[in-house]
Amino acid sequence: MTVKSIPIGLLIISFIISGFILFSGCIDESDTQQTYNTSAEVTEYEGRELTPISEQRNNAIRGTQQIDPDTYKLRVYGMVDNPMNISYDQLTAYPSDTRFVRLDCVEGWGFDAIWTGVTLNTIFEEAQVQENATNVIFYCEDGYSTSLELDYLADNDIMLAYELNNVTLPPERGFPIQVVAEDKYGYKWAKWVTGIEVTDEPYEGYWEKVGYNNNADVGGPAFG
Ligand SMILES: Nc1nc2c(c(=O)[nH]1)N[C@H]1C(S)=C(S)[C@@H](COP(=O)(O)O)O[C@H]1N2
Ligand SMILES: [Mo]
Repeated sequence: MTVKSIPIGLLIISFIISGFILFSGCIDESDTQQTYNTSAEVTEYEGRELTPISEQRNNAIRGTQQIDPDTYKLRVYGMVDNPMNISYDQLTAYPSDTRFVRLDCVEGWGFDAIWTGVTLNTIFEEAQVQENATNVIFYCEDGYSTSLELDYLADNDIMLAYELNNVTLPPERGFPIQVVAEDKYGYKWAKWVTGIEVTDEPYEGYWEKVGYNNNADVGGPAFG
């Protein structure tokens, strides 16, 4: 190796390593186990075809998290006047909404599904979000985190889903809840959410910290 070729070699190696780091957690880990009631699954909604759960991809930084609904608590805290600890039964007792929403992973794959859950507006009304709050951070059982702007969540009436294609969210898909971040790349769709922090500062989550775009608008830039 000549002296001149060393920096080029290092550059190539660092590109390969950074590419590996950036994409490793977004790689498909197909899951063939059946952990949901397939007979209850719907395949069509308001004339639109849905992707069967068995054909939807599933990926996560640390694999499936097992959460017990009997002991589960969703903690809502930070810039709220009324911090909450919501049980699974309480979550599913709120007025529910069902919507057709497509998930697009930044890698290029996606799927169409219907999602049923409670809107964050419903929860934030009860938690009494403070006026100067701007951002919301979602913390997950597997150590994953991501954030979304409060205006985006409020204006789009974004929901926390506990059902997918009419079946209870399977464990590998985020039971008990997944954020249905409409028009945002998949890395904003936090699964196994245990904590919701309301803040007045932007926050970079697991993938955002390594370079993924913090707006994550579908069709917009993936990085930077
Ligand atoms: N807790 C947690 N949530 C997560 C992830 C993760 O690794 N951990 N991966 C994200 C990414 S990159 C994508 S594309 C979607 C995939 O969601 P799905 O299982 O509904 O397909 O989950 C997102 N939410
Ligand atoms: Mo993703």
